[in-house]
Amino acid sequence: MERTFVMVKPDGVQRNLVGEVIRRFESKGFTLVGLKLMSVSRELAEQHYDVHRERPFFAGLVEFITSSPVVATVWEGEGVVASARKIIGATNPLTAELGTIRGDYGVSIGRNLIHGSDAIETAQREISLWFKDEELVSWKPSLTSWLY
Ligand code: 3AN
Repeated sequence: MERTFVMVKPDGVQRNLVGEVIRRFESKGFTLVGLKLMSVSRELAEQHYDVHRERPFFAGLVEFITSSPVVATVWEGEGVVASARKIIGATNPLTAELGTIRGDYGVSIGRNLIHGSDAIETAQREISLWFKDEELVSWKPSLTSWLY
């Protein structure tokens, strides 16, 4: 079954949106298989945002993500990678559709509340970067037969 990595960034945690984020993914029908509140090391932040290393906002992004705790999660379900991106909304919260997390709660591209993997391969890379195998729990919620 497909999995994706979703992180509530420092601004989302500080604004008490952790429950709202988890609620939206649970309500959609995805299964939570990994969850932890953590401080992010500079090394992990730089690895996570490695593709943006040459971008002008890279240093500020690493500074931001290491400044305060984040909530790292892994979600499982059919098509979860693409669906999570829809639930999260466009990168810039001002242009993100209402009804998405960023569209409903954000006003700034540098404070866009949440991260979600952008492709299946990226999700695999990010999940193994943020979680040890033993931190992920495979389980079948009993409502699965009502979803699929
Ligand atoms: P997304 O998170 O929607 O996949 P990316 O991968 O283009 O967006 O950018 C990664 C992160 O970099 C964004 N979530 C945002 O926090 C930050 N970012 C992107 N563009 C900018 C920008 N122009 N100024 C500040 N931060 C940015």
